[in-house]
Amino acid sequence: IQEIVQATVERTARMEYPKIRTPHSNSRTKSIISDIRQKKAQGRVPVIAEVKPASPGKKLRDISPADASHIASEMEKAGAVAISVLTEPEFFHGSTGNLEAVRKNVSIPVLRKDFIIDKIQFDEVESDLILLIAGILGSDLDEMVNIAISKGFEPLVETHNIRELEEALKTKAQLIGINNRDLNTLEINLNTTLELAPVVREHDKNNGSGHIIISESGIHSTDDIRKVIGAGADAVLVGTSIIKSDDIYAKTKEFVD
Ligand code: IGP
Repeated sequence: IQEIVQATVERTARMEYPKIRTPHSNSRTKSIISDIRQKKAQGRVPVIAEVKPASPGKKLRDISPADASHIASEMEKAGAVAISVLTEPEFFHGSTGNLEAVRKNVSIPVLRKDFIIDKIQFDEVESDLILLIAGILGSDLDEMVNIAISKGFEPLVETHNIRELEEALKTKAQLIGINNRDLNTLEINLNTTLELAPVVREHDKNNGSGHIIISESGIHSTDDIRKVIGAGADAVLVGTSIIKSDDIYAKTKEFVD
């Protein structure tokens, strides 16, 4: 993770202002929360399907912008509630071009998956949602959430332990990600969601708030989905198992239905 953050520091240092106008026009952002609630009410699983070319040290599939938009429309047809697109170029082989192509081609919300450490990155490319990783941002988290909101993004704050979760709950973010993968060791443990989701529910009960919990990473079967939803997650974020499948549509649909 240190290596990825360092590469991102170097890349953002080379960026120049201004790239796009802000705040950006964004009519779809606000619907993700109601979309998730609606899917749940239908007895279906809100799945955020991820366009993911690689994870560090492991190539999954080559994805050009044309491939990305094709893959994303299969995911949308299968009932995905949103599409996540990796834009980190060096370790995940993502691109902002993939994100632009996907966003043009689907009508569901699109999440930008990257390592956002500098506010200049908000102006690189438009998206409906944007990932902010609590473990990377530390004491900058609250400010970055506020900037994201002011620029028209719906922030998804990713957490992996109780300390990060407590920081996330202090911000204005309504979407809380629980990453089952430890970004330092890359180890997966679905029990992360089982431990942390009840903490969010308890917080909401005491504060009259209503966060949306998204269980991220390491989900490979409907059993896995049952496990994290049973623990209190509202939605799941799935990359690898969908991307590696020969039939993106069928695999996404299997998880949604
Ligand atoms: C997807 P998986 O195990 O289904 O491929 O995981 C997603 O959760 C993962 O790509 C991810 C990620 C991240 C990637 C979670 N948090 C932060 C980059 C940056």
